[in-house]
Amino acid sequence: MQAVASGRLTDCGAVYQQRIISIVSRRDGLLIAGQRESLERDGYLLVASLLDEIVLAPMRARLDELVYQTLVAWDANPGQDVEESGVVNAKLGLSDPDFAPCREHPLLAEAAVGVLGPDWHLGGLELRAPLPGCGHQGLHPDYFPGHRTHGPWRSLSAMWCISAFTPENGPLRVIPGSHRVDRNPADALPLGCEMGPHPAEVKVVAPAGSVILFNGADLWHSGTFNYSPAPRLALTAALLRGHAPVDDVPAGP
Ligand SMILES: O=C(O)CCC(=O)C(=O)O
Repeated sequence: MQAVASGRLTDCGAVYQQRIISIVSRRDGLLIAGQRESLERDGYLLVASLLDEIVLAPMRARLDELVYQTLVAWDANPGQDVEESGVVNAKLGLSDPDFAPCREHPLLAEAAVGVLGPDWHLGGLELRAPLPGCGHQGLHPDYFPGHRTHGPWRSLSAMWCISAFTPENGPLRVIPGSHRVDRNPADALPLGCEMGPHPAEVKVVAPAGSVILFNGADLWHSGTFNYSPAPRLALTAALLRGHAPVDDVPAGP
């Protein structure tokens, strides 16, 4: 187990604030049985307000800067290939200490063991920031074709809301239980409606600092349109079944 502490100690000694911001490894009992069941049944689970502002603010500042630098680079070179138009996607280092709270929260390890079994590893940490007026996607499982409808499941995504997710700013949408159905939920819609809203969709609205655990490989889900005036910031940790390839393991300190 490893812990990183950040603190503020005033001279007068009257105020002492210290927070443990990141504790690696497993600590059982953070998810109650009902939450584990709903993750299994619905394919997703929202755990609200796990990180508070003192932890979020420095991560948000780094990500705001990353979004800004990306926009400057796009502006300087408008012809460059972009993964998704109007969306800043970026892979973050697996040993970057600034994002440790999102990689190392013990709830992730507990959820990963529950969904993937005891052998799992962190496969990546990515920013996705739809800009105002952008971000809508069609429903999809991340592994397509080849998504599964039963375990053993291959991955668990832990999407951290660095911005609050509101109905307006492009929250994640999911079709609950769709990881267990061998059919594209959009097939039930009239022709031409595949990219539109789905009657069974849930837009996951959450305060900043919440985490959405979901079976991204197999659950039908997508990004939605950002109608707000600011980029929506989310960091997603990919937790994958099995051991990390040797050259995937983060370098030691
Ligand atoms: O950012 C989101 O809300 C979801 C993104 C997503 O589903 C994807 O990029 O595959």
